Amino acid sequence: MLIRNKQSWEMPEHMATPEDVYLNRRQILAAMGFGLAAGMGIMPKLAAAAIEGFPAKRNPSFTLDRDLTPEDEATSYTNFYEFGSSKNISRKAKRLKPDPWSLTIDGMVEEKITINADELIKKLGDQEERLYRHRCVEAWAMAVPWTGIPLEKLVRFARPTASAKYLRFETFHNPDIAPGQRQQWYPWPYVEGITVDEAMNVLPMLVTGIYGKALPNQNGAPIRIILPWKYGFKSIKSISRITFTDEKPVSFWEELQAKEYGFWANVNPEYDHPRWSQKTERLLGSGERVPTQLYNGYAEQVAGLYANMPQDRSLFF
Ligand SMILES: Nc1nc2c(c(=O)[nH]1)N[C@H]1C(S)=C(S)[C@@H](COP(=O)(O)O)O[C@H]1N2
Ligand SMILES: [Mo]
Repeated sequence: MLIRNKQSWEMPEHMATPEDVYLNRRQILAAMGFGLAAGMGIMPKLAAAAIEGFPAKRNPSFTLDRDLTPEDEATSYTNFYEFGSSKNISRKAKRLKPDPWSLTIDGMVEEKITINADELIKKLGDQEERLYRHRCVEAWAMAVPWTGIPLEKLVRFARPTASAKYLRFETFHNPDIAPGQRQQWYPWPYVEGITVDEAMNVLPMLVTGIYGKALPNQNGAPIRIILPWKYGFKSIKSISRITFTDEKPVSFWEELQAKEYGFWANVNPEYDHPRWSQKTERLLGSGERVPTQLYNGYAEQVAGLYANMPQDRSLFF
C-alpha cells in the first residue's frame, strides 16, 4: 500500500539501520539461550512432512458471479511486504521454507499448543475447496479457489477460555530470509486480528492451498487466513502464532496508518479510502472495472455480526 505523506514512523531509506548492525542468527539464538539448548541436543527437531489433501473436494455452497482469475495472475501479482513492497516478489519469496512449519496457539486457551502445520491440518479434518472473491483495499480484486479448513474448527481445537474475545495472528519474523523485515520503520512482525465471533462465522478459512495445490510461498505458505468480506490486508499470510486475547489486536497496517487501515476493514463501496474511491475494483487478469459490493458480496453471511454496532465509517476501515 502506498502512504502519501512522510509520517513520523516513516524513515527515509538512507536512515534505515544498516544491515551490519543486525545480530546474526547465531547471536540471536545464543542470546535467547537456544544456542546452548541446541548444543546439548535438547532442541526438539521438527520433521518435514507436507500438508496433505490436494486437490480437495469443492464445497458447492460458495459460488461466484465472475470468472476465476487466471492462476498465473493470482500467483504472480501478490502483496507480501516481508519480501518487498512490489507485487512481484515470488522470486524473493523462494527463500521461505514452509516445511517443516511450527505454529503456536497460545493466550487465553485451556492449553498452549505448538504444533507442525501438517499435523494441525490432519487434526482439524478434511480440507475443502471454496471459490471466493478477494478485494484488496488498493481496489484490485480476484476470484480464486482456496483449499483449507473452516477457521471455526481451529477455534474449537484451541479451546479458548470464556474471557477470550479476539484472535491475534502473527506472521513469521526472520529478516535473514525476508528482506522487507530489515526495513525497521515497519512494525514487524505482520499482525492481524478478528473477534472470536467473526472467527466462528461460516466464511473465514484457514488456508493451505490455491488452485488445488499447496500455497506457493508468495501467497502465504504454508498456512494463512482468508476473510473474503474484509479488505485483503486482513487475510494474513504465513502464520506462525495465533493468540486468543481479551485485548483488541492492533494490526500491522493500523499501527502504520490507523486513519486508512482500521480494525474492522469490511468492504463497502460507500466509504472511500481517504486517498481513493472504493466504488469500483479492477479485476486481475481481464483488467475490467466492476462495482464493489457491500461486504464484498457476502452480506448474507456476515451482516448479522455487525447488526448491533454503529453502522458508520468505523465498520469499514
Ligand atoms: N504477512 C503478510 N500477510 C499479508 C500481506 C503482507 O504483506 N504480509 N499482504 C496482505 C494484502 S494487502 C493482501 S491484498 C493479501 C494478498 O494476498 P495474495 O497475495 O495471496 O493475493 O495478503 C495480505 N496478507
Ligand atoms: Mo491488499
